[in-house]
Amino acid sequence: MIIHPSKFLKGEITVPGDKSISHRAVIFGAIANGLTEVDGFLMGEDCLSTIECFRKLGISIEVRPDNKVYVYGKGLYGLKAPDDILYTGNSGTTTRLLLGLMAGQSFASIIDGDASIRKRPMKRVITPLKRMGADISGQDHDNLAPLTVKGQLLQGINYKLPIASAQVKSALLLASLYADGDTLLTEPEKSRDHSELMLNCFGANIRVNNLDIHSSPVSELYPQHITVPGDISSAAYFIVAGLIVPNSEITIKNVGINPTRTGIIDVLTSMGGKINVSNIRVLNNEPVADITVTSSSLTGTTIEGAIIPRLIDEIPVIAVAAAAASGTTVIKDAQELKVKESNRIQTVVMELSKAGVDIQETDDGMIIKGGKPITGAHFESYNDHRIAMSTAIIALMAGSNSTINGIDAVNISFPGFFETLKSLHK
Ligand code: SPQ
Repeated sequence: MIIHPSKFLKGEITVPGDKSISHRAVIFGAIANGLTEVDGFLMGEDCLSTIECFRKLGISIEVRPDNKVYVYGKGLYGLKAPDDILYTGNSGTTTRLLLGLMAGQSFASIIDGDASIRKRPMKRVITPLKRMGADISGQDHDNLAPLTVKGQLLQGINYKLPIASAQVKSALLLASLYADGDTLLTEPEKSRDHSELMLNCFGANIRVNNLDIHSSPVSELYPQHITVPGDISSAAYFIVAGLIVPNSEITIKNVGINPTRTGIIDVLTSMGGKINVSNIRVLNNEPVADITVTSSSLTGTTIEGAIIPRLIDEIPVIAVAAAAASGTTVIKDAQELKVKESNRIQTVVMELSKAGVDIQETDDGMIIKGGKPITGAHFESYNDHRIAMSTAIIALMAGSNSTINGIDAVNISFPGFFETLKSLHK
């Protein structure tokens, strides 16, 4: 893929459905009693992996044109033993949430994914699940896929999560639906709360008090009509592009602005970005809005602490904004980036360095001295969708053309990314 530098970007776009919400709509729909209708589903490879896994668990799922999905849920106890491995592809969310759900079933299953999934740590989910009574075994002392889950009777737990992770929290909430007794989870910092919000729409009994999440088992979940908003993590590329490419104005319609996901808006606004959020409404407990960005002079900042889980997936493209800003940006407390689809501290530093950015890797993040001229380069995606899209955005600012190797990775979360970019590119 060749990316040409851009003189300005202008237009109105939408981005595909939220990945986290799309996964959850299928998973919760499968264990509700009856038909869950999902509009605006993300037809990205990760969410399609979730659909395939639930088909193997005996759930009939229709995928219709116009991003509509029908999930014929069979109730909390209606899943059937799969004849085949539950293959989760590149999706950490599918893998970890399935571990939680499979732990309390009356059958055994095997969960496996691609080469990247086989490297990602699962102990963070398996350790507390074992405390609930789960029987899970796998490579590297029960840490890595392929993993065998032998369904067991589970007990509720009180558990303080050592890291702020929505995937760990959601896996434990799924297990809590099958447990004898209540479960109390405490997060160190707030991570995305789509599971809590959506499970309550389905009739679960989850109460949230700051960092405490209390789940009491219920006898049944009820099917829902879920409308998935656009993914702010996908909008992020165009938010940054509209701010850093001169003379630009981009409106992204219908984007989810759940406060656990909007760290990128807070950080870029504090860097001087002109971002206008309008037309706010609520769909299935989730706030949604239109976002307009106009070219801005950005200044460097420090990003650390409680905001990190609110922008963790956006750090690669925030690093691009920092490269275009004047002054120094320091990103700390982001060691979780090392265990994503790639080691995103290393891959961001390697790729932005190729474009002439003054960027240095640290133990828990990176330091970027912005404002240096950006040069065209031959970028590599490392099969990581967020790295592929971040390099495409920095390439817009370069003095000459760039190439990106491994662009198919964008299909994990944003099919049509390059077409959307082209529609704005003048
Ligand atoms: O699903 P996967 O592969 O883990 O996807 C990523 C991403 O960049 O799209 C992370 F690599 O998003 C995670 C996110 O980082 C999706 C997610 C969720 O839907 O619950 C939660 C976050 O992960 P974690 O480890 O902090 O729980």
